Amino acid sequence: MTLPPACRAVRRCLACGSAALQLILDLGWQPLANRFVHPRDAGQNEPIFPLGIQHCRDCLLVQLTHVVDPSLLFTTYVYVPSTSTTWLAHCEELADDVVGRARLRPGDLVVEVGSNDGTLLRAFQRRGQRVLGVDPAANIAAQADAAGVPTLNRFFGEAVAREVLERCGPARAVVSTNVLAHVPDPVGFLRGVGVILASDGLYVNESPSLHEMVRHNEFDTIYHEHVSYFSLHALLGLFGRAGLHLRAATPRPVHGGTLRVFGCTGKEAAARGVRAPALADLLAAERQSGLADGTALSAFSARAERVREQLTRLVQAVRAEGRRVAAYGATAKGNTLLGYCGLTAAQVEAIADRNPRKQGLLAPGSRIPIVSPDWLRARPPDVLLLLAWNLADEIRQQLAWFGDAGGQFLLPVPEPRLV
Ligand code: JHZ
Repeated sequence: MTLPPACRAVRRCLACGSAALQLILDLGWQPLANRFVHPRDAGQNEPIFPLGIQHCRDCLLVQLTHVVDPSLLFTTYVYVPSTSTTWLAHCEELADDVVGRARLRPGDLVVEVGSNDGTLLRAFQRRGQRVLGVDPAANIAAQADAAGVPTLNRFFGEAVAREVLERCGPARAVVSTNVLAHVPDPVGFLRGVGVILASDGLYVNESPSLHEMVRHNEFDTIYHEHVSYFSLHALLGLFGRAGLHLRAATPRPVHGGTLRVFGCTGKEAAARGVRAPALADLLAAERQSGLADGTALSAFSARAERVREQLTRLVQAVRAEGRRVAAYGATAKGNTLLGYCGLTAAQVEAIADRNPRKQGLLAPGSRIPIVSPDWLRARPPDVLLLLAWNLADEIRQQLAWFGDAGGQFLLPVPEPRLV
């Protein structure tokens, strides 16, 4: 198959330029995970792109084998984090952590890159900080702006960073969650952070943790939006290349395992307690698990295949007994899982999701209809595949009635199991 024009093969490491790239996992050709299909377009083929990850043997960055033009992925966006109380609580904790570590005072400027609907910046506003968001999704940036979170509708990079600096002055804190992993030029992104950060300012970044992804078979975290998969080893090198010092790191439980790291540009911030002992411990844990020498990655592909076999067998067995299957959470990762496992509307009747932007559409690839959670009450299935397995506690609590009525949840990773 020929590559669509909006896609290019990655032949040199996106962080260090090395050609020593080794394939880890090939998930086949897949549609874009957040490109839900309108029913009127159901008859048309959607664009598909190769999906796989590879490992740089020089700087250890795990990255996609093919990257898709970001304007295709992020200019209009359907994902908003504010649908989850787990995420809202996480934002409160993150804001407290940043305020404490950066010693933020009321009126200090906090810039968030990839600010989405402004959920995190609102937590800083409640603490008295001035805020500015930067986000490329026109639909969501406008919504955040209208709701009182000033938002610049742009793709972030060094040029936009200079614009922010001119408009607002240096930031005492720059925050990005689930964004650095999404950009094809992570060094340029981090240089931009360095441009707007005050000399005593703090940069806080969160990205899905490669360590946890590998440990828990979370291969569905791989989709075209996620260009990089970070270990602390790779992040240290990346920060250094962009002129930032990575001083501390702390694992967080959200999104199936997240790595929060803290960086700064100069000695002033380093001297103010940005350092933490956790760096050495986390690096040792990565070495021990085989992430640093790559041995942990070689088994990952076989483990993903095993999950695929077990999950499809389980769904087939349930269907063979005449029981009905639906899913919960029209997640981006869910679309990787369904696509890789070849599950369609023939096996999974519908996907329930709270986000009204997704309801009424069809999941990319599988074409399973997205419905409101009310559908579950009206037509309760026997088994509910949890595509938002990262929010299992919250969702299972909400859907306690489903379990009480004899329904079973199917968790796909680390091993498919009915609970
Ligand atoms: P959730 C997104 O991935 C996309 P996704 C993105 N690229 C990224 O990096 C990761 O996040 C981190 C729904 N829901 O958070 C809402 C309910 O319906 O796992 C969402 O559609 N009812 C930015 O898409 C989905 O589930 C509920 O009660 O994999 C959750 O999506 C709750 C709690 C959620 O992210």
